[in-house]
Amino acid sequence: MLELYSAPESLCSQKVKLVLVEKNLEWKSHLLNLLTFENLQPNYIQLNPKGVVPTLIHDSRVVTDSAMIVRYLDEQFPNPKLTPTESTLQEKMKGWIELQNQFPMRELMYGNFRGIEGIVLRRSVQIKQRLLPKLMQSHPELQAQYEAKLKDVRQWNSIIQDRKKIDSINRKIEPMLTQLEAQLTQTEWLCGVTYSLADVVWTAVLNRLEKLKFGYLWADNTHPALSAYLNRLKARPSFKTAIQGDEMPLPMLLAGLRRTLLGI
Ligand SMILES: N[C@@H](CCC(=O)N[C@@H](CS)C(=O)NCC(=O)O)C(=O)O
Repeated sequence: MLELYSAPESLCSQKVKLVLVEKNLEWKSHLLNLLTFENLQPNYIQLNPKGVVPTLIHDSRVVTDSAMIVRYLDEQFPNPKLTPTESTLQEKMKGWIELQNQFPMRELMYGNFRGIEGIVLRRSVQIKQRLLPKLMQSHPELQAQYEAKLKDVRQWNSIIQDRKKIDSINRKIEPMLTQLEAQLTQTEWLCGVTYSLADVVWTAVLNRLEKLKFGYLWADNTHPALSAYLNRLKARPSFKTAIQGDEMPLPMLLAGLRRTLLGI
């Protein structure tokens, strides 16, 4: 009934998986390897014209974009409901999700990962830039989609190669955390007394920021409410299933390394 196209360790996929687990739903998983560019293959572009994960299929309805998917799941499967009933809180939830969506997480991740992981990720974007014109040529019926993707990838590539731009993105993290801290000194969850989709989204993001070594921004009691909140998020069973268990399977990783580092 539910099928999810996702990628291991993908932030946007993790948001959707968190919701599926919170709601105790089962789904059929289709794992795509972003490092071998399975997301750019014609059959996937036909499903998701932007060539990104995640994509949800529910009874032959295709839903794309993680923010749309989590909302869709909450409407279709309201038990437990992850949207507050009060309209002011619903607006608040929207605001927290938008704040996160407007933040360039993709550039932040690809620009900040260090070591081999960073090299592989940044190379993968360069390879995409070379691959897309070829795909466009061999699949003229998907020209518009590939052209839009190429434009996006060029911009993405130019940002992650530019240290000044990445530093400027990095400086925007702290003010965002300060907003969260102000809220979390007042309420247990971002929208009051119950866990909501806003908390889902920020679970994935805060965890990723920590992985990128930005955890120092809330360590040492600098943002104590936020730090305690992250511990509460991590204590939920959904965190363990959707995020901790989300490592890239070894054969996929090896295929990705071969493709990005050796070009085969
Ligand atoms: N706004 C989209 C963004 C999706 C997105 O950027 N997904 C990333 C993984 S987290 C992806 O597929 N990247 C591969 C690519 O863009 O080629 C969403 O929230 O679903």
